[in-house]
Amino acid sequence: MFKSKEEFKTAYIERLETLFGQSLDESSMADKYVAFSALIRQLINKSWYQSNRQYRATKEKQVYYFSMEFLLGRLLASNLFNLGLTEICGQGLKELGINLSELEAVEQDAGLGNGGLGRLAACFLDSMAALQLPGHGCGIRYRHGMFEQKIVDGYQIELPDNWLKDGYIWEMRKADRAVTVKFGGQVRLAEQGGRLVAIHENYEPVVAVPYDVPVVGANCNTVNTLRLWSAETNHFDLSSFSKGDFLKAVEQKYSLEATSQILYPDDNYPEGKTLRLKQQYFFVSAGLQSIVRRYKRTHGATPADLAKIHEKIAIHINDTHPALAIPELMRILMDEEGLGWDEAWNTTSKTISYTNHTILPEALEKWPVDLVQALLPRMYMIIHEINERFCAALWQEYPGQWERIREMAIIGDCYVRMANLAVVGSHSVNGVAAVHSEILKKEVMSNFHQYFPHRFTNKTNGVTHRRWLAKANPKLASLITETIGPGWLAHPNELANLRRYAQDPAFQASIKAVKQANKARLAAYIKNKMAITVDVNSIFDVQVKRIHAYKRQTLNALHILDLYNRLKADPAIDIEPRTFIFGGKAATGYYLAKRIIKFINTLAQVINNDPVIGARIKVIFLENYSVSLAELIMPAADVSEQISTASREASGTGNMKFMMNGAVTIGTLDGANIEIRDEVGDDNIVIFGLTAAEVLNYYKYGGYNALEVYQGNPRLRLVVDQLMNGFLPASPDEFHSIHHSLLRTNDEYFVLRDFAGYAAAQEKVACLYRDQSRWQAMAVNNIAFSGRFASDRTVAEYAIGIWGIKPVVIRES
Ligand code: 26V
Repeated sequence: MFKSKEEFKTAYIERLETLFGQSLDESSMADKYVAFSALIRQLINKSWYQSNRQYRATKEKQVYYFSMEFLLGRLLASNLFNLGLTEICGQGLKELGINLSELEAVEQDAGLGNGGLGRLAACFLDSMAALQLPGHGCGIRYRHGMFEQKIVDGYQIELPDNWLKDGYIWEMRKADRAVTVKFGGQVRLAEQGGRLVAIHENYEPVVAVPYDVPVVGANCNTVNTLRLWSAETNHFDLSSFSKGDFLKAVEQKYSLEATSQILYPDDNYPEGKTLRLKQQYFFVSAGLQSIVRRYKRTHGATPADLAKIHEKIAIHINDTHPALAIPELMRILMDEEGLGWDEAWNTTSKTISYTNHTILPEALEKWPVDLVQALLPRMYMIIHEINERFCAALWQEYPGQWERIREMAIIGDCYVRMANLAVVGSHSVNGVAAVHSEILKKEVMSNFHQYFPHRFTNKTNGVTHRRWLAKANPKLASLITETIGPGWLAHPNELANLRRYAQDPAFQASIKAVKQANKARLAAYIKNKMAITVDVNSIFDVQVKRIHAYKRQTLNALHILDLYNRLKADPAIDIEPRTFIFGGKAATGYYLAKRIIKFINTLAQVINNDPVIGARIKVIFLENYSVSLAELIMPAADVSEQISTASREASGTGNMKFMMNGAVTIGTLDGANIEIRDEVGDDNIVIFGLTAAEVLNYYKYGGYNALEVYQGNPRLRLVVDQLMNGFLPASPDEFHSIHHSLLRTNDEYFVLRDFAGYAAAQEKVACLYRDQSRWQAMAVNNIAFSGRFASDRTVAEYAIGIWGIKPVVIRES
């Protein structure tokens, strides 16, 4: 490790010269980035090697976090921070005439995820390493991650994400650890040596090659591993090739490698594509094969050793996407290691634990039986047997209760229900915020909760405060450290010591100055990208997240239209100037979400160009919302929009990032908003709208009449009418689908019902903001109470309550 910036500078120059055979002056920014990152990776490699060695030697239990998505963003800054090198390297580079931030910007975001679920996985990796826990990630190395979004004429355009085009400095290809995953074909059972064995024939083999990414622990020597699997083959169909049919040979290679080519860009919006099921089995099978192989080397390879695998290995499945881990571990233990069903089942269910991330009915995964049978014949046989045994047990417990058993069955209506499989095959099921976990127990999974009452718990989400506060908002981080000392970095609960300063005018002034600087930074970005000038003294009111009907960007937009109408009707009214900022991607096939984007952009066009409005309100839709853009946005927000229909947002994690950066939440009592309210108290948050209980009651018993609400509120009626009456400069039926969702299908997400409450809450926000001393105190309190939402706390709860793992302190050598 570099002790001084001089030492660093010498090493860096040498690296640049030896890597590229050129001097600093001759080097491009990209070369400077590569040389610098290579130097840092070399430092990491030492501890990585030590971590792996000591994990093997101590034989402590390891956890593997299986996830279809890891939304890592950029790693350079985060690695530097965790190594404690930000200062030394930043200063050293500066003396060499290089700006560290510019260097960091060369790195492409690793956008291997859609949104909350994938970013949570990335935060968990960071926290596991920081807590010195032996915890690793297992996922897919998508050749193309989340698409790049362009906004053209107000519409979303999707461009492929080519994040690997210049190579990826943080990965290490491990060709010698490749495994084979088998698809299709037939499985027959035969007797061999008095045992029934499964023989898989005529299958299509896909080679899975691991690429390992180091996960650096903050201020410790721990370096864990994120193992991402890539489908590769060097196999050309030689018979086609030799017959001169080159195209066919290449086609086959391409089709085999297709498995890891793209990330499905649907968040809470399922598309039941075969390729997605193939991806799921691909990484689950590859991951488990490599885990079992390592287990056998470390802990013994007899069937008796394997029957105890749960004592040394925990496997966590991030939503149901990796739920095939259950039948696949059964397969490996039975077909390859010779365990009997009961032994294999005992150890499998003790190894696996499951987190549910959504209760949206349409996002609960199910796969057609025909598809599973054809693509994964052995998986289907095992799932079928799990189902038979489970239903038999249910029959014992609930004789004659056909309806209940039908609902709980893993296979039903010609589908494999992945959530049922996940609950039955694991020892722990958790939701991601208190209200969400309660809804799972009382509503969505109530039958399962009755049958397995001890299996269900809550683990409220968190985010890594190192990336989302210390790194994203260095000015705020310095101010906090000057005020309460550096202890909060290791113990985020110490942020509570800021409470004392909430009313302190000098501290309030400093907090405000930091916010203004961050707003200026974002305003400069907006100016540069969009050529729009925003007023840094206006309220920055921000809603950034995936575009989805339940997240209700429409509610926000309709309220902006209402504000505009009121200003037009009486230009003299005294409103608090606001900049409404949106960002987020729509799933490619989600028509309504795409119209919502167009609606926001059309509003922006009308409002931003209206001289009567001037600088008082502006609407900005930032294109290509991503982890890196979020790091720029969160620190600049005054107001955090968390306005989902109560009960629909399992937790939310953006809400936590905003809070940590001193934004005040306007939100519904949904997901983790409720726990944020519980922490900060009603004086430091603005709450409105239906409660989860009220919403669930409407869903169950009916009684909501959207038309009535619309007719009873003239302001609301006007804005809804404006969607259709030619007021907006767009083709006549451009916003028909939004209008239809509100009035023709009875407003499934209660936008109209919550409109008046939302408008009143927004007035309250404006009023609070006018009292700057009051507002700054709220900002301080939000930061001070955010410690609970650090993912270090969440991960510690998983480690103790679910995985049964403890820290392993890695010595330097
Ligand atoms: C689901 C599906 C369904 C099948 C096809 C494609 C696909 C892709 C992604 C997903 C994930 C949906 C679940 C999800 O992202 N939930 C979010 O998880 C966050 C972390 O726990 C939580 O904060 C959000 O409230 C929740 O919506």
